[in-house]
Amino acid sequence: MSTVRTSTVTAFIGLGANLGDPVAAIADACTALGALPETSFVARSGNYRSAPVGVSGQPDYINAVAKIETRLSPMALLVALLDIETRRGRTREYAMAPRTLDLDLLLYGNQRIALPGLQVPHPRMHERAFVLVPLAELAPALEIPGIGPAAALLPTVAAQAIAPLPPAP
Ligand code: PH2
Ligand code: MG
Ligand code: MG
Repeated sequence: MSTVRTSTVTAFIGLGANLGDPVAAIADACTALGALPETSFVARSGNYRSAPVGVSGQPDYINAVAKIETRLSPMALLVALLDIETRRGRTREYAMAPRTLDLDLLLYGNQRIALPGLQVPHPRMHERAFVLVPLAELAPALEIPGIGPAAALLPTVAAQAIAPLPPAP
């Protein structure tokens, strides 16, 4: 499989952490995204504090979404994301374990992708306030392929606790 495409694709990455220094991990991850080959960093949302979804008894998460432009293939981008996580000390004790850094490939252009280990759009993104709220901040008119406009989904996740973190001084 070729890892580099001839045309540039806009991709959105979900960032999250609830161990260590999540704000620093997310900031450093954005720097690392911009340093990837064939990739430029475009913008990021602010940071949001969110209650853990799908799991309890964990610290709150800090979440954000980043927008990049890349010529990496979806699989090459996924491998690069996993490498950035590992460099931040990410371990995988069990599914949904607390983590120092989680980078999820949410959207890759308007493509729908089903490969072993990679489903795009991310299969649960449309149910998660910690993805939809920062995504709608960054790209309010964005359409999630096969689902609909991100902003239109916000009322459906209104019961999930999430709040913007004040910007660092
Ligand atoms: N990630 C999960 C499970 N639950 N909850 C919040 N608030 N934020 C996350 O990033 C998150 C989660 C699995 O990746
Ligand atoms: Mg995740
Ligand atoms: Mg992940």
